[in-house]
Amino acid sequence: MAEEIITIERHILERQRTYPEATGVFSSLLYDIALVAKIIARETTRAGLVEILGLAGKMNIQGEQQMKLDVFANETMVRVNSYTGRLAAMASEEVPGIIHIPEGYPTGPYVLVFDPLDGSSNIDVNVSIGTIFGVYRRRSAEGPATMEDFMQPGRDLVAAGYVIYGSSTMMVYSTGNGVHGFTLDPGVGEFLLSHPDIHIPQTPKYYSVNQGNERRWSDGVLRFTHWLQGMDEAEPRESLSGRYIGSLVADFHRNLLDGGIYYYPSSPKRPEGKLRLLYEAAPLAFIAENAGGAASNGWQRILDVVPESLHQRVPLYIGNRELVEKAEAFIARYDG
Ligand code: P6P
Repeated sequence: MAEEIITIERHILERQRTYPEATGVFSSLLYDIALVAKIIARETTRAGLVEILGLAGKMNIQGEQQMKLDVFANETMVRVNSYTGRLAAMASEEVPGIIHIPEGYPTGPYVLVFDPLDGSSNIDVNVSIGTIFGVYRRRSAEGPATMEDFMQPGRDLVAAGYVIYGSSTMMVYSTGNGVHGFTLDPGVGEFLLSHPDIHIPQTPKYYSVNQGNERRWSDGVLRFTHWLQGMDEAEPRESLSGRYIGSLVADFHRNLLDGGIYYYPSSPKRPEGKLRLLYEAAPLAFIAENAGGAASNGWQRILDVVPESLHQRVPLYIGNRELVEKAEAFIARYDG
Protein backbone atom coordinates (compact mmCIF):
# COMPACT_ATOMS: atom_id res chain seq x y z
CA MET A 1 0.00 0.00 0.00
CA ALA A 2 1.51 3.37 -1.03
CA GLU A 3 2.10 5.69 1.90
CA GLU A 4 -0.12 8.72 2.47
CA ILE A 5 1.01 11.85 0.60
CA ILE A 6 1.44 14.72 3.07
CA THR A 7 2.60 18.09 1.74
CA ILE A 8 4.46 20.49 4.04
CA GLU A 9 1.51 22.86 3.82
CA ARG A 10 -0.85 20.17 5.11
CA HIS A 11 1.64 19.14 7.81
CA ILE A 12 1.93 22.75 9.05
CA LEU A 13 -1.87 23.17 8.99
CA GLU A 14 -2.38 19.96 10.98
CA ARG A 15 0.02 21.23 13.61
CA GLN A 16 -1.76 24.56 13.69
CA ARG A 17 -5.04 22.76 14.55
CA THR A 18 -3.46 21.62 17.83
CA TYR A 19 -3.20 25.29 18.90
CA PRO A 20 -6.82 26.55 19.26
CA GLU A 21 -5.64 30.14 19.69
CA ALA A 22 -3.56 29.97 16.50
CA THR A 23 -4.37 32.75 14.08
CA GLY A 24 -2.67 31.13 11.09
CA VAL A 25 0.01 33.84 10.83
CA PHE A 26 2.70 31.45 12.02
CA SER A 27 1.56 28.72 9.62
CA SER A 28 1.51 31.17 6.72
CA LEU A 29 5.02 32.30 7.64
CA LEU A 30 6.25 28.69 7.41
CA TYR A 31 4.53 28.33 4.01
CA ASP A 32 6.33 31.49 2.87
CA ILE A 33 9.69 29.96 3.86
CA ALA A 34 8.83 26.76 1.97
CA LEU A 35 8.08 28.92 -1.10
CA VAL A 36 11.46 30.66 -0.79
CA ALA A 37 13.10 27.22 -0.60
CA LYS A 38 11.41 26.16 -3.84
CA ILE A 39 12.55 29.31 -5.65
CA ILE A 40 16.15 28.97 -4.44
CA ALA A 41 16.12 25.25 -5.29
CA ARG A 42 15.15 26.08 -8.88
CA GLU A 43 18.11 28.45 -9.22
CA THR A 44 20.69 26.25 -7.48
CA THR A 45 19.95 23.32 -9.79
CA ARG A 46 20.67 25.67 -12.73
CA ALA A 47 23.85 27.05 -11.14
CA GLY A 48 26.11 24.85 -13.22
CA LEU A 49 24.41 26.03 -16.39
CA VAL A 50 24.80 29.71 -15.70
CA GLU A 51 28.09 29.95 -17.64
CA ILE A 52 26.90 27.67 -20.44
CA LEU A 53 23.66 29.60 -20.88
CA GLY A 54 25.70 32.81 -20.82
CA LEU A 55 23.74 34.11 -17.81
CA ALA A 56 26.67 34.80 -15.48
CA GLY A 57 27.55 38.46 -15.17
CA LYS A 58 25.36 39.31 -18.14
CA MET A 59 21.70 40.12 -18.61
CA ASN A 60 19.48 37.14 -17.85
CA ILE A 61 16.23 36.43 -19.67
CA GLN A 62 14.36 38.90 -17.47
CA GLY A 63 16.85 41.53 -18.55
CA GLU A 64 18.22 41.65 -14.99
CA GLN A 65 21.90 41.50 -14.09
CA GLN A 66 22.55 37.85 -13.11
CA MET A 67 23.06 37.81 -9.35
CA LYS A 68 25.45 35.68 -7.37
CA LEU A 69 23.37 32.84 -5.98
CA ASP A 70 23.74 33.84 -2.34
CA VAL A 71 22.64 37.39 -3.16
CA PHE A 72 19.70 35.94 -5.11
CA ALA A 73 18.80 33.70 -2.17
CA ASN A 74 18.91 36.67 0.21
CA GLU A 75 16.83 38.85 -2.12
CA THR A 76 14.24 36.09 -2.45
CA MET A 77 13.90 35.55 1.32
CA VAL A 78 13.56 39.31 1.88
CA ARG A 79 11.10 39.93 -0.96
CA VAL A 80 8.79 37.01 -0.10
CA ASN A 81 8.64 38.05 3.58
CA SER A 82 8.59 41.87 3.40
CA TYR A 83 4.98 42.60 2.50
CA THR A 84 2.95 39.88 4.24
CA GLY A 85 2.42 41.63 7.57
CA ARG A 86 3.66 38.53 9.39
CA LEU A 87 7.10 39.87 10.38
CA ALA A 88 8.32 42.81 12.42
CA ALA A 89 11.75 42.53 10.76
CA MET A 90 14.45 40.15 9.54
CA ALA A 91 18.18 39.58 10.02
CA SER A 92 20.35 37.93 7.39
CA GLU A 93 23.94 36.71 7.14
CA GLU A 94 24.14 38.84 3.99
CA VAL A 95 23.02 42.14 5.57
CA PRO A 96 24.91 44.12 8.27
CA GLY A 97 21.89 45.51 10.12
CA ILE A 98 18.22 44.80 10.82
CA ILE A 99 16.10 44.40 7.64
CA HIS A 100 13.02 46.47 8.43
CA ILE A 101 9.57 46.10 6.83
CA PRO A 102 9.19 48.70 4.05
CA GLU A 103 7.38 51.95 4.84
CA GLY A 104 3.63 51.64 4.45
CA TYR A 105 3.48 47.91 4.98
CA PRO A 106 2.17 46.28 8.20
CA THR A 107 4.47 44.62 10.72
CA GLY A 108 3.62 41.32 12.42
CA PRO A 109 4.34 39.38 15.60
CA TYR A 110 7.46 37.47 14.45
CA VAL A 111 11.09 38.13 13.50
CA LEU A 112 12.95 35.92 11.04
CA VAL A 113 16.70 35.21 11.11
CA PHE A 114 18.42 33.36 8.28
CA ASP A 115 21.53 32.42 6.41
CA PRO A 116 20.14 32.44 2.87
CA LEU A 117 22.77 30.22 1.30
CA ASP A 118 25.40 28.82 3.63
CA GLY A 119 28.50 27.31 2.07
CA SER A 120 27.82 29.04 -1.25
CA SER A 121 31.52 28.66 -2.16
CA ASN A 122 30.65 24.99 -2.71
CA ILE A 123 28.28 25.77 -5.59
CA ASP A 124 31.08 25.82 -8.17
CA VAL A 125 32.15 22.31 -7.22
CA ASN A 126 28.59 20.99 -7.00
CA VAL A 127 28.67 20.24 -3.27
CA SER A 128 25.34 20.46 -1.42
CA ILE A 129 24.57 23.84 0.17
CA GLY A 130 21.79 25.06 2.41
CA THR A 131 19.52 27.72 3.84
CA ILE A 132 19.14 28.00 7.63
CA PHE A 133 16.29 29.89 9.37
CA GLY A 134 14.85 30.64 12.77
CA VAL A 135 11.62 32.35 13.93
CA TYR A 136 11.15 34.28 17.20
CA ARG A 137 8.17 36.18 18.58
CA ARG A 138 9.00 39.88 18.61
CA ARG A 139 9.65 41.29 22.09
CA SER A 140 9.04 44.98 21.37
CA ALA A 141 5.40 46.04 21.54
CA GLU A 142 4.71 47.36 18.04
CA GLY A 143 6.07 49.44 15.17
CA PRO A 144 9.57 48.96 13.76
CA ALA A 145 11.47 46.11 15.37
CA THR A 146 14.41 46.87 17.64
CA MET A 147 17.65 45.03 18.36
CA GLU A 148 16.05 43.52 21.50
CA ASP A 149 13.78 41.51 19.17
CA PHE A 150 16.88 39.72 17.88
CA MET A 151 18.95 39.39 21.05
CA GLN A 152 16.99 36.29 22.10
CA PRO A 153 18.56 32.95 23.12
CA GLY A 154 17.78 29.97 20.88
CA ARG A 155 15.63 28.40 23.61
CA ASP A 156 13.03 31.08 22.75
CA LEU A 157 12.79 30.05 19.08
CA VAL A 158 9.22 29.19 18.02
CA ALA A 159 10.46 27.45 14.87
CA ALA A 160 13.71 26.66 13.11
CA GLY A 161 14.88 24.63 10.19
CA TYR A 162 17.02 24.31 7.14
CA VAL A 163 16.84 23.48 3.46
CA ILE A 164 19.52 21.32 1.85
CA TYR A 165 20.02 21.67 -1.91
CA GLY A 166 21.66 18.37 -2.77
CA SER A 167 20.93 15.25 -4.79
CA SER A 168 17.39 16.17 -3.82
CA THR A 169 16.10 19.31 -2.09
CA MET A 170 14.91 18.68 1.45
CA MET A 171 13.34 21.02 4.00
CA VAL A 172 13.67 20.02 7.66
CA TYR A 173 11.82 22.02 10.34
CA SER A 174 10.65 21.88 13.93
CA THR A 175 8.19 23.98 15.93
CA GLY A 176 9.24 22.23 19.13
CA ASN A 177 7.10 19.13 18.52
CA GLY A 178 9.51 16.83 16.74
CA VAL A 179 11.68 17.30 13.67
CA HIS A 180 10.16 16.60 10.26
CA GLY A 181 11.79 16.28 6.83
CA PHE A 182 10.18 16.97 3.46
CA THR A 183 11.59 16.17 0.02
CA LEU A 184 10.79 18.44 -2.91
CA ASP A 185 9.07 16.84 -5.86
CA PRO A 186 10.20 19.34 -8.50
CA GLY A 187 7.67 17.97 -10.96
CA VAL A 188 4.75 19.25 -8.91
CA GLY A 189 6.65 21.85 -6.84
CA GLU A 190 5.58 20.34 -3.52
CA PHE A 191 7.58 19.37 -0.42
CA LEU A 192 6.31 15.90 0.53
CA LEU A 193 6.77 14.36 4.00
CA SER A 194 9.62 11.88 3.59
CA HIS A 195 11.24 11.82 7.08
CA PRO A 196 8.54 12.05 9.79
CA ASP A 197 9.69 12.62 13.38
CA ILE A 198 13.49 12.45 12.86
CA HIS A 199 15.54 11.22 15.83
CA ILE A 200 19.34 11.26 15.75
CA PRO A 201 20.47 7.59 15.93
CA GLN A 202 21.73 6.43 19.32
CA THR A 203 24.92 5.01 17.77
CA PRO A 204 26.96 7.68 15.98
CA LYS A 205 28.81 6.92 12.73
CA TYR A 206 30.67 10.12 11.80
CA TYR A 207 32.68 13.04 13.07
CA SER A 208 32.91 16.20 10.98
CA VAL A 209 35.71 18.70 11.58
CA ASN A 210 38.32 20.48 9.46
CA GLN A 211 41.47 18.59 10.50
CA GLY A 212 43.53 21.11 8.58
CA ASN A 213 43.08 23.33 11.65
CA GLU A 214 44.44 20.66 14.03
CA ARG A 215 47.63 22.56 14.95
CA ARG A 216 45.48 25.46 16.19
CA TRP A 217 43.28 23.34 18.45
CA SER A 218 43.41 23.33 22.24
CA ASP A 219 44.68 20.25 24.10
CA GLY A 220 41.11 19.33 25.05
CA VAL A 221 39.86 19.42 21.43
CA LEU A 222 42.89 17.44 20.24
CA ARG A 223 42.31 14.74 22.88
CA PHE A 224 38.56 14.70 22.12
CA THR A 225 39.35 14.10 18.43
CA HIS A 226 41.81 11.31 19.23
CA TRP A 227 39.09 9.74 21.42
CA LEU A 228 36.64 9.87 18.51
CA GLN A 229 39.28 8.15 16.38
CA GLY A 230 39.68 5.32 18.93
CA MET A 231 43.22 6.46 19.79
CA ASP A 232 42.67 7.36 23.44
CA GLU A 233 44.24 4.44 25.34
CA ALA A 234 42.64 5.55 28.60
CA GLU A 235 39.17 5.35 27.03
CA PRO A 236 39.29 3.03 24.00
CA ARG A 237 36.30 3.09 21.62
CA GLU A 238 35.43 2.16 18.03
CA SER A 239 36.73 4.87 15.70
CA LEU A 240 34.12 7.01 13.97
CA SER A 241 34.50 7.75 10.26
CA GLY A 242 35.68 11.20 9.31
CA ARG A 243 33.28 13.01 6.96
CA TYR A 244 33.67 16.75 6.30
CA ILE A 245 32.59 18.48 3.12
CA GLY A 246 32.86 22.08 4.24
CA SER A 247 29.15 22.75 4.01
CA LEU A 248 27.55 23.05 7.45
CA VAL A 249 24.01 22.15 6.43
CA ALA A 250 25.17 19.07 4.49
CA ASP A 251 27.49 17.89 7.28
CA PHE A 252 24.80 18.54 9.92
CA HIS A 253 22.08 16.80 7.90
CA ARG A 254 24.18 13.65 7.44
CA ASN A 255 24.98 13.51 11.17
CA LEU A 256 21.30 14.10 12.05
CA LEU A 257 20.18 11.16 9.92
CA ASP A 258 23.11 8.77 10.48
CA GLY A 259 24.41 9.86 13.89
CA GLY A 260 27.57 11.82 14.55
CA ILE A 261 29.03 15.16 15.60
CA TYR A 262 30.02 18.30 13.70
CA TYR A 263 32.37 20.70 15.44
CA TYR A 264 34.06 23.98 14.60
CA PRO A 265 36.29 24.75 17.61
CA SER A 266 37.67 28.11 18.62
CA SER A 267 41.33 28.79 17.84
CA PRO A 268 43.86 31.57 18.60
CA LYS A 269 43.02 33.03 15.17
CA ARG A 270 39.28 32.62 15.77
CA PRO A 271 38.64 32.77 19.55
CA GLU A 272 34.86 32.79 18.87
CA GLY A 273 35.05 30.08 16.21
CA LYS A 274 33.77 30.70 12.67
CA LEU A 275 30.05 29.99 12.72
CA ARG A 276 27.37 32.57 13.52
CA LEU A 277 25.18 32.15 16.60
CA LEU A 278 21.94 33.81 15.52
CA TYR A 279 21.23 32.24 12.13
CA GLU A 280 23.48 29.17 12.02
CA ALA A 281 24.25 27.63 15.43
CA ALA A 282 21.02 28.45 17.30
CA PRO A 283 18.51 27.24 14.65
CA LEU A 284 20.48 24.02 14.10
CA ALA A 285 20.80 23.55 17.87
CA PHE A 286 16.99 23.83 18.11
CA ILE A 287 16.69 21.08 15.49
CA ALA A 288 19.39 18.93 17.13
CA GLU A 289 17.74 19.08 20.59
CA ASN A 290 14.27 18.39 19.19
CA ALA A 291 15.75 15.32 17.48
CA GLY A 292 17.26 14.05 20.76
CA GLY A 293 20.72 15.52 20.19
CA ALA A 294 22.64 18.43 21.72
CA ALA A 295 24.61 21.55 20.80
CA SER A 296 27.25 23.37 22.81
CA ASN A 297 29.88 26.09 22.43
CA GLY A 298 32.23 23.79 24.36
CA TRP A 299 31.07 24.78 27.84
CA GLN A 300 27.50 26.08 27.50
CA ARG A 301 24.27 24.90 25.79
CA ILE A 302 23.98 26.87 22.52
CA LEU A 303 20.27 27.50 23.15
CA ASP A 304 21.16 29.31 26.41
CA VAL A 305 23.67 31.70 24.80
CA VAL A 306 22.13 35.19 24.66
CA PRO A 307 23.30 37.03 21.51
CA GLU A 308 24.94 40.45 21.96
CA SER A 309 25.14 41.29 18.25
CA LEU A 310 23.53 40.05 15.04
CA HIS A 311 26.65 38.47 13.53
CA GLN A 312 28.47 37.22 16.58
CA ARG A 313 30.39 33.98 16.12
CA VAL A 314 30.39 30.98 18.44
CA PRO A 315 32.37 27.73 18.65
CA LEU A 316 30.00 24.85 17.83
CA TYR A 317 29.79 21.18 18.82
CA ILE A 318 26.52 19.68 17.55
CA GLY A 319 25.08 16.17 17.11
CA ASN A 320 24.75 13.14 19.37
CA ARG A 321 24.30 14.25 22.99
CA GLU A 322 26.84 11.66 24.21
CA LEU A 323 29.53 13.07 21.89
CA VAL A 324 28.75 16.75 22.62
CA GLU A 325 28.94 16.09 26.37
CA LYS A 326 32.23 14.23 25.88
CA ALA A 327 33.65 17.23 24.02
CA GLU A 328 32.64 19.46 26.95
CA ALA A 329 34.28 17.00 29.38
CA PHE A 330 37.62 16.98 27.51
CA ILE A 331 37.58 20.78 27.22
CA ALA A 332 36.75 21.19 30.92
CA ARG A 333 39.45 18.71 31.94
CA TYR A 334 42.32 19.89 29.70
CA ASP A 335 41.49 23.51 28.80
CA GLY A 336 39.68 24.67 31.95
P1 P6P B 1 36.33 25.73 6.82
C1 P6P B 1 31.02 27.53 4.92
O1 P6P B 1 31.82 28.64 4.62
C2 P6P B 1 30.95 27.42 6.44
O2 P6P B 1 30.37 28.55 6.98
C3 P6P B 1 30.18 26.16 6.82
O3 P6P B 1 29.15 25.90 5.92
C4 P6P B 1 31.25 25.10 6.83
O4 P6P B 1 30.98 24.04 7.72
C5 P6P B 1 32.48 25.88 7.29
O5 P6P B 1 32.26 27.25 6.95
C6 P6P B 1 33.73 25.42 6.57
O6 P6P B 1 34.82 26.19 7.09
O7 P6P B 1 37.18 26.70 7.60
O8 P6P B 1 36.45 24.33 7.35
O9 P6P B 1 36.52 25.81 5.32
